[in-house]
Amino acid sequence: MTRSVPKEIDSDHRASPRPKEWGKSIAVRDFPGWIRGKVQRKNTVQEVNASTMERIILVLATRNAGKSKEIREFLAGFPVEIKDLNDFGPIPEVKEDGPTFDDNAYKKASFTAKVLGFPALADDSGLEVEALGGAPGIHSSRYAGPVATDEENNAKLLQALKGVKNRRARFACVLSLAVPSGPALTYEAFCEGEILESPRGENGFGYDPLFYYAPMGKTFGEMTLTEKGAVSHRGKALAELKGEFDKVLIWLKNRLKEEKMLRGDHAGCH
Ligand code: ITT
Repeated sequence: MTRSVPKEIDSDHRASPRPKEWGKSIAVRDFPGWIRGKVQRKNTVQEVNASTMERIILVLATRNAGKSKEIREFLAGFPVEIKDLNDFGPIPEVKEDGPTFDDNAYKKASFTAKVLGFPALADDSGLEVEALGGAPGIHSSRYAGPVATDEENNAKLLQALKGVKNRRARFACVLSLAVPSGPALTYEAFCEGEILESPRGENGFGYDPLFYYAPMGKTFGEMTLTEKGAVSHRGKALAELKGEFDKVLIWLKNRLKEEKMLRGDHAGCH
């Protein structure tokens, strides 16, 4: 099942309690014209066209090279200048201690945007295995320990599922796109599959070689970047974001303009 959840939340980095605009964001989320309404109030058509022509710097708030590659591939050709954390000096790591993918994605995006002064796109994702009660879930990257490699995580997963008949699993992905002052848009998607008893394929990263996607008769590890992007959790969430990218750009421009007016500088645009 895929669920796209555009919503706007405030700049509070705490995972709990929810930022106070959260309730409002649900209402915004349920309203199909959630951005169009703002655009009509704030921009003429000419202003919108002019603003979407300018290029925005977007920082990918991830240290995972596999994710970064997939996101870059998806956003290629869009009028944003993609940067990643390697383009900047060292910044502190965000503690991913939220209880949900959503919380952690927002923490990464809003922290990065705040520290660097540019809009930031973060992905929090993971594998949920039915027979393991949803584990490894939000702990997917550290399943076999704080500095575990993909191979160690895969080995631990196979061990945990030894002799288990129910191999059903799903990948989850939450994307959070935040501006430095805190508001963010969120997209969420899933991809269902099953866990094999041994790895197949050399492509991808993380649990890809163990994740079998029956409709294509392949593991994610056997798919090309394009094949995986068409069906994966991340691909679906990114497709939702891309599908309304013109509106997202306007949202970003408006937020950055407000910040610029507040601060009297030019961060985020060039
Ligand atoms: P950043 O926080 O820096 O983005 P990370 O790898 O720590 O990198 P997460 O906390 O979101 O990111 O953990 C995601 C983990 O879930 C990832 O390390 C993989 O183990 C797994 N995962 C997520 N998406 C995956 C995919 O498309 N294919 C395989 N494994 C995936």
